[in-house]
Formats: sequence, C-alpha cells, structure tokens
Amino acid sequence: MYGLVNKAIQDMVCSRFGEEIWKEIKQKAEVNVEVFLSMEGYRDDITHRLVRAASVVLGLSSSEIMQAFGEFWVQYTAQEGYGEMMDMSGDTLPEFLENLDNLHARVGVSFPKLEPPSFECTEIEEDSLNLHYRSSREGLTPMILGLVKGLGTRFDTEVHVTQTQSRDEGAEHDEFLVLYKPN
Ligand code: 1DX
Repeated sequence: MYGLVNKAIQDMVCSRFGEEIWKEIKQKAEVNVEVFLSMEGYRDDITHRLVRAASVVLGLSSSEIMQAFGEFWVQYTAQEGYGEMMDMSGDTLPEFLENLDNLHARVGVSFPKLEPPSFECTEIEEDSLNLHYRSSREGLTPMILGLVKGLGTRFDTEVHVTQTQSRDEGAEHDEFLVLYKPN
C-alpha cells in the first residue's frame, strides 16, 4: 500500500500516545523504515505488522485499532492534500459511498500501483443501504466500520454500521448494513 497509509497510522499513534510509544511499536513490528513516503509503495505486511504491534503495545485488539484508524483516515486525508478530492466526492454519506470507486479511479490515474477496493451500494433507501466491499487484500474489514463512522462525522450524520456477510465465513465478499440519519 502507499506510504500515506503507514504515515496515517504513525500520525494517529503519535498524536494520541506520543513519539516514544510509536518508536516502541515500530521496534516491536521490526519495521526499519525511517520515514514513510506518502507516494511510495510499501509491502502490505508492513501495515499489518504495525497494527499487530500497536495492538500489543496499546493493549487494544487489532480490530479496535483498525476501526479507530478508519475513522482517522477520513479526516486525515481531507487535511493531508486530498481535501478537494474528498469535497468533490459527495455532500452526503450515501452519495460519498456511491462515488468511492470513482475517487479511487481518479487516484489510480496518478498512482498506478494503487490496488483500490470496490464499494457498491445496493438497496438504497432514505435511511439505509447495503454496502458491498470487495478487496484484493485481506484483514482490513474492521477498518471499513471506522471509515463509515468517519464519514458520518464528516457529514454530521448519525450512522450505525453492522457487518451482514463475511468473507472470513465463506461469503464471496463482505457486506454491511448502513443505517443513517443526517442531523
Ligand atoms: F469509506 O481494501 C472513505 O495503496 C471510505 O485495499 C473508504 O492500494 C474514504 F498518493 C493518495 C494516495 C497516494 C490518496 F498514492 C491513497 F499515496 C485514497 C485518499 C482513498 C483518500 C485504498 C489506500 C488503496 C491505499 C481499504 C482501506 C484498502 C477507502 C484504504 C480507504 C478515501 C484507501 O478513502 C483495501 C493502496 C489516496 C486516497 C481516500 C486506500 C490503497 C475509503 C476512503 N482505503 C493513496
């Protein structure tokens, strides 16, 4: 994944727990990268090792960290150079979710090593939709819960997300029920 992802994890941990804790996490993860370059590709296992080590050091589950990271990602990318792109991708939670594949397609033009997931919305109602998440990667599903919650915050919309289908349990892809109500 692009370094932007690892840099976001670093900035989330440093802002909440400080530099020393981050050093400890990096050491435990056996990640010897001095600085992550946002626009450089890194092996996915670096990200997974960082999350696993953070889980041990912070005493939180990997799933909790991934969820917190998903929430963080929405505001982080909006303030780290991708705000205009986020602004263009919708004015409401459902609209943004529907535009996610377009957003990734746009990023992919400039960054060909992007391996974008796919998000499809079905059964769209006034206050609910089914979100289908398809990814070439494994282990990032808990992050989706956080991402959708982060979008709720972004659009001042109350949101409730539950996973209804799981690839881990043999389904073809992960699926979520998203309930929402703008304030
Ligand atoms: F609900 O399953 C809201 O590296 C959502 O594979 C979901 O393949 C917002 F310059 C620039 C760059 C860089 C911008 F190239 C990424 F570095 C992308 C910014 C998306 C904002 C996807 C990150 C692929 C890296 C799922 C979890 C990964 C999608 C991560 C969240 C808006 C983003 O993001 C999976 C990669 C961006 C960029 C957004 C993602 C890769 C998302 C969301 N994805 C790189």
